Amino acid sequence: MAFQSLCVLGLGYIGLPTASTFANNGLRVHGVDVNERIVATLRSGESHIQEPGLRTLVQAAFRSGNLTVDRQPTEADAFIIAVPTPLLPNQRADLSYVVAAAESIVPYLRPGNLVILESTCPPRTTVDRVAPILAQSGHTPGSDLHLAYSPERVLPGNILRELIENARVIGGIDRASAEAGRDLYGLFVRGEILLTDATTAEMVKLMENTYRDVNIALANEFAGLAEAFGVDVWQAIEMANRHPRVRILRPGPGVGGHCIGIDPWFLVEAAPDKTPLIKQARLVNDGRPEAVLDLMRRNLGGDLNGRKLAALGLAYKADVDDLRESPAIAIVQELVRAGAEVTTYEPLAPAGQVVGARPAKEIDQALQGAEALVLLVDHKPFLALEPERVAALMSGRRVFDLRGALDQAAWRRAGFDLTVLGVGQHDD
Ligand code: SAJ
Repeated sequence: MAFQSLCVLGLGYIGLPTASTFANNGLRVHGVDVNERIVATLRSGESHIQEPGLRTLVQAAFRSGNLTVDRQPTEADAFIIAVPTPLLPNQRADLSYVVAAAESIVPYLRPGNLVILESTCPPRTTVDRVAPILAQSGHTPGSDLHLAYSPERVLPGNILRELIENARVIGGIDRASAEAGRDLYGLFVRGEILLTDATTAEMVKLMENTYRDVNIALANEFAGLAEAFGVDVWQAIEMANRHPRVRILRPGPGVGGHCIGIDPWFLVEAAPDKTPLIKQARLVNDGRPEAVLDLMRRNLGGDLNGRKLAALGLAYKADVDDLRESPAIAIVQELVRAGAEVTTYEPLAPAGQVVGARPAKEIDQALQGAEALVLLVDHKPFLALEPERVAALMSGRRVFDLRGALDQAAWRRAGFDLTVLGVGQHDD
């Protein structure tokens, strides 16, 4: 199938790079976002999302004349739905954006169109929820409309490369839909294109992130065991990973971001009686901020009240500016609640703030007079900190490394009392 035009619904982390990449590959792309501010920002030549290379890519797409953005859809050969599916407070998927996006294109659908859902969804959403909405157009998915589910799998921080190079799974509600999807993504995807049915493709996406969540939970449990047994979990993991069939992930202060900590719940919601392990892993990872508070309390004489702390990093992981669902923020909130005087420093999102904590503009300002440094995120510049210089700024000599990222020997040489997550104290 040949495509000349594409309408992309949702211009966020996935929709914007996808729309721009298609435009730069010769398709006429109309990007839609319901948020007026996002549309205005893009039209002014800026990007509302910080991602390496994205601004240049978007600008090139506009310059090519192939990209337009608006709040309303238009007719097109293909439609991609890439809107958020957040988690509701009851741990169920909020499909309202998907439903609204599908409804918004109904008046524009023509026979032979292809509709692709990219948003992460519980199993059977494409078939049970989206197909009936599209059928309101008078055309029938699987007959005169093509409909497929194709999950995004790109890693924030590396989106532009992974969009092109990753294998792409395309699940059609029938074979012709999957093949139409292959013809569309084949315009720029260099990775393997794997065709399947829609529900399998939905499962693939959820399984990938759940696999990671469960394995991070396991690493976190190992960290707790190591702390109890006087073992350094980082050394133990490194040695275990020399086994040809073992690859233990990294323990840490929790699982953040808008994917891994959310998607497993979509499986629990779909089949609570079939998902005890998945649910338990979620609870283990959600309990990490609390475990960190315990660790800190134990090492600070039991009381956090009035302690002057420099909290480095607020992002959900290293070298990204994304603060969504960040365990670092949850930990700072808990520290504030416990009465600590916390100064935060997040170089990649300077506007990021936690109520009750003082945001610093410069790292020195955060460290000045602090009795303890709390490394929440292993951003590259933090790893290059010189312990002697830090010692000169701080009033105390205590460091909590919650990422196992600092050079323990170097910090100890500079006189610091170092507490590393997952490292138990030896009595022998
Ligand atoms: N984390 C650990 N230990 C680890 C790895 C990660 O504690 O060993 C934590 C991170 O610090 C972070 C969270 O987990 O808080 C998630 O980080 P991540 O880098 O594992 O994943 P995301 O959320 O940035 O992106 C994931 C990716 N999925 C997989 O790797 C299976 C990405 O490919 C998906 O496209 C993305 O979710 C998504 O949008 O679903």
